[in-house]
Amino acid sequence: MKLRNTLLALTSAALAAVSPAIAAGSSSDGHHHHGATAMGEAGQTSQVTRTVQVEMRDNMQFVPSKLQVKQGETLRIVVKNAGQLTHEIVLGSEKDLKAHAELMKKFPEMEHAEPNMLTLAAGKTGALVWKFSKAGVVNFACLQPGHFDAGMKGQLQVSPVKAAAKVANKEDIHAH
Ligand SMILES: [Cu+2]
Repeated sequence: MKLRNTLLALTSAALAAVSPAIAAGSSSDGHHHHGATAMGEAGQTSQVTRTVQVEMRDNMQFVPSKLQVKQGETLRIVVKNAGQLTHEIVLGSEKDLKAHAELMKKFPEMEHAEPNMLTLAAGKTGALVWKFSKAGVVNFACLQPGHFDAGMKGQLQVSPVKAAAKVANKEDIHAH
């Protein structure tokens, strides 16, 4: 009897220990991954390979609104607010940006301080340093209330690099 109770206790203890791990695992798989991995990572100033300029205007446009990037590049994105309104640039997936824009309508005072975003008062210039480690599209938008809906958004198209041979090792196996 005592043994059985101990076993039961052990089993449930083991289950209790394991199930949070399972729950965490499945939720992180089922849930979309948060921005940082899908779109790259905060870059190091010392690794900047190229500087690009983007202007934010009161007609709800980024100029340019489309930029080409090579996978692996670390860009210094110099952003100038050429308007009279406050604007901001936020890098993210379309889905995250949309959700964030909705949130901004509810909390317009929300402060932004993340490496993937920059808020600028009229006439100000600032810079983001971002490493584009994944090929694909990284969206950006202004999330000041109403600006996203007015179309203030753009895209960084990150083209894959040839060294991706490593990634495509299925294709590589028959190469010899
Ligand atoms: Cu704006």
